[in-house]
Amino acid sequence: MLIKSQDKTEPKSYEITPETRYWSRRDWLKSVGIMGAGLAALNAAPSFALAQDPNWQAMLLDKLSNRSKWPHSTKETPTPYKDVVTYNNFYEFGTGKDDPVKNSQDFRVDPWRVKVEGEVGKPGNYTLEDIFRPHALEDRIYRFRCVEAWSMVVPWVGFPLADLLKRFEPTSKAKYVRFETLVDPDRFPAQRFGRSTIPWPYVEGLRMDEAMHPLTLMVVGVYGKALLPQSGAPLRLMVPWKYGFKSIKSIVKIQFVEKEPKSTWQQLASQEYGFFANVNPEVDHPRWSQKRERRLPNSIWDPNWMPTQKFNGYEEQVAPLYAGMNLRTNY
Ligand SMILES: Nc1nc2c(c(=O)[nH]1)N[C@H]1C(S)=C(S)[C@@H](COP(=O)(O)O)O[C@H]1N2
Ligand SMILES: [Mo]
Repeated sequence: MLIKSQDKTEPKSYEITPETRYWSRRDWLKSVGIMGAGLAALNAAPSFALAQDPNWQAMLLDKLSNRSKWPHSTKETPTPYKDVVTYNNFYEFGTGKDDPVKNSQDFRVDPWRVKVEGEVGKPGNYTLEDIFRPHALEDRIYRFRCVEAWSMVVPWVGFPLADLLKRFEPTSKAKYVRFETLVDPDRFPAQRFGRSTIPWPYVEGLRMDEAMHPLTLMVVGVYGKALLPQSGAPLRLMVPWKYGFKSIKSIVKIQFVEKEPKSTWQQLASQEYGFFANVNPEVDHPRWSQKRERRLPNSIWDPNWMPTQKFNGYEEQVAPLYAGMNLRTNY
């Protein structure tokens, strides 16, 4: 599901600026598939400092060009790329839907490490090359439902989280996996002193069987391209049967723990946001109904409301994880 750049003239600014800061220009152009097009506009751009881990971009590009199609993608029409990368929730860049695209223009991925710790045989401070190396990438088109009642259909690129977690050899005490987003006020403007809105780092967690479920995806791209910063570069989670806030972005820590971790939104408002956060039209949010969703793109004239599906349409695959559980109290 590659989309071509709209025309042969110039890529849109939201497509260019962020990645040109942390990819070599040539690699980035290849990654977005516009080699040879719009080059005149880019020639004026400055050259880039050498990345600290120069090989991860090349490795990711290679994997992106060799990705395969997952056979179970939804047949629903994908939300256009433009909407996927301009309508975002990413509080580290601000609370508005257009803050992430506006405020992520200077975001740099390098340096990036993923710290793995806790109940695990192979803890460490891994580079992106370490993380990516053995994994083949798949295009997976998932429905994506935010707790705020908007939704999209997104062609993510990634690999099963289970395949990554197994490499770290979790011990028998590892009952949950806890994730953290980067804290760096130089890179995330909303983390700067006086501008904070929520506590940092952003934290999320999954029960081990949820983390190991074959639908749970470690995402490195969207629409065949590497993730842009506003989408959670360089790697973010996608748990398609849960509300969007579970799908934590820009991950720097993976912790294997015995006890259920407290997620950011639970810390802020545990009566409204629970640990499980499974999409469920039968359990309303205290302040609004979850029975339906606005499928993007939409407008005030055409809000494009549609019914919300239990487990976001993935009931058959994931309902066994919650057999016997009261989904009303375990929201
Ligand atoms: N670190 C971090 N991860 C985050 C968020 C955030 O604010 N910070 N927002 C969450 C919410 S509420 C949603 S709906 C999705 C949005 O992902 P998208 O912008 O790629 O659509 O990211 C989730 N992951
Ligand atoms: Mo969300």
